[in-house]
Amino acid sequence: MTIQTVVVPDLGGAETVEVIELGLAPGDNVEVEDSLLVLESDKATMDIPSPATGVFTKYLVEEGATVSVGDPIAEIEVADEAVTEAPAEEAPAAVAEEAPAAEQAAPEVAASAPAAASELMVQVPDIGNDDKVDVIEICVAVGDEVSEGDTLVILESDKATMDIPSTHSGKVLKIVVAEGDKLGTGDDVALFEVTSGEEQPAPEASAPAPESSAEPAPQAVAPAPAPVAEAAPVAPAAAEKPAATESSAGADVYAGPAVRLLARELGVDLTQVSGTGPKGRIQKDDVSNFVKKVMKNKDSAAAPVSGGAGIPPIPAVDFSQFGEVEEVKLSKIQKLTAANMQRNWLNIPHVTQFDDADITEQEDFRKGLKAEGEKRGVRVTPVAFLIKALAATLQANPIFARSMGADGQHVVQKHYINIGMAVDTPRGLVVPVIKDVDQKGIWEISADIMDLAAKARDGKLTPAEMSGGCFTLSSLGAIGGNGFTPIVNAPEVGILGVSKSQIKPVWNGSEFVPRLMLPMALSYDHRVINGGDAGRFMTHLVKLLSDIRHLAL
Ligand code: CAO
Repeated sequence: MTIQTVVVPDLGGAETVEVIELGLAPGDNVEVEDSLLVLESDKATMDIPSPATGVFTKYLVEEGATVSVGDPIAEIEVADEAVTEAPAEEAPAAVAEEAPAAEQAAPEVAASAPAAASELMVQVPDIGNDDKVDVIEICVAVGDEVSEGDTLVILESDKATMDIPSTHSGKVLKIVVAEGDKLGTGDDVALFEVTSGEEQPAPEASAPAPESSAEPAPQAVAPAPAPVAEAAPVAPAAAEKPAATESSAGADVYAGPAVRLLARELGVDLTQVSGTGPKGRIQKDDVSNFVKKVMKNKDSAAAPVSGGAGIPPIPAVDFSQFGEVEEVKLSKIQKLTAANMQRNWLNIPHVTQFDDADITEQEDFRKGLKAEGEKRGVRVTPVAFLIKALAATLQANPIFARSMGADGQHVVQKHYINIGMAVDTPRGLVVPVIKDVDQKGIWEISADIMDLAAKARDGKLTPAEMSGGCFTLSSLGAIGGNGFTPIVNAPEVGILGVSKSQIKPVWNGSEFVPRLMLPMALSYDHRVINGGDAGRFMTHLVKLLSDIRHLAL
């Protein structure tokens, strides 16, 4: 038998690559071309194939290591004739070397462990039941320097997961279990070269412990492990495994640089992607499949419907189990609205302030305009007065015509008064913008409302007609309701929600009188607007609407 050292092959231009996957355990049989490990450059991942059939002995690198062409990365034990059959020239991914005689004569552990007296086998401690449980994760690799207490492997029963800690500091010489194996109390886990003298076992018990040896290996029974995570009886195992993987990887996401690069290019949040690689590692295919799934679901924002930023996703429910259902496709506008609303809701700290305006006189005045409106072909509704009053209120409170700078270090003050108007259409919500409202009178504003609302309902608005707003009005007055809290239309910082006016009894100082009251709700971005600013804005607006003579001032 010969030990062959496998080295990093020609990398096709890359100077260094990262070791991203070590999938074999010592003792694993390998065929020619079986993948020994996976390397990854910033452009590609590459499996390093075995140059011959044999037994995998050990890795010479750790996951995460950076290697370059010619670096030794693994050893396999092969029959002498196999070496002859697979010369280095024909197998550029590996270089065959004759192992020193000592290595040929003895198992790898013995040959590489001159300090035989310091070796010991760590075994599974009493795990509290007689059943064998699954090894769900190997947390160390051959060659690792491990400190006492470090987790070697994680076991999982149907009730709990448990860490098996190392009882000694030292170097891992051999791991005798693999993921998926079943282990019980007293089973061997890993052979160690102990570095702390006082922990060394007696010399006669320290001989290497090849599996066939009749002589028992020294035992180092770890203290009883404490369950670290009670698994919910109904929780699927798949839901727990990524968590274990993340903790062992010490990172939020287990993915190599090429996968991260691809995700960045596609704008994919890797925390949303489930990895199908070993130990839940995210592979390029997982990213591609995630994008395909998002596209298939026609989620235009390429973001999940829920979840992200640590927010638990809303579970998918099969509603058909409760009764008849049908799937209704969302229009493009509805999908955009959904994405924008979620974005604005999550990004903006909202506060909503409420007040009522007495529009009794305003309504009398508006109704008096009806005849002339018919002559002009213009219908004047309360919305025109609201937009006019909002323009004057914005001029008096310009902080509401600001936007937060993208860097969070400045705000942008707009010196124009453009007001967006939410329009309810069969295809969804759209917001055309009435420009330069401060320079327009009620007739012109009313004509703009009619024109833009008609275009919105016919789907004929241009992008220019829907951009450039400083502030938005959302009027549900014609529909009904006492009040609602609108969502700020970012990057604007304020939005007024108006509900249905109603006659209410109002105390005038000596008696209750019937007045037409308009309920309003002002939502604002509390990063830019303070409560005092909002109070002044609302008070000003109420004053203008309650006595429209102020609009002429
Ligand atoms: N209280 C009571 N009645 C009101 C009112 C109010 N606050 N506002 C309007 N009205 C009445 C008007 O007086 C008019 O009735 P008359 O013809 O008898 O005078 C009628 O409602 C007009 O309704 P309208 O919808 O045709 O016109 P509008 O100018 O009031 O509104 C528009 C225009 C585009 C704002 C509106 O049609 C619309 O689409 N609103 C929905 C906005 C929306 O969906 N917001 C929610 C966004 S977040 O999901």
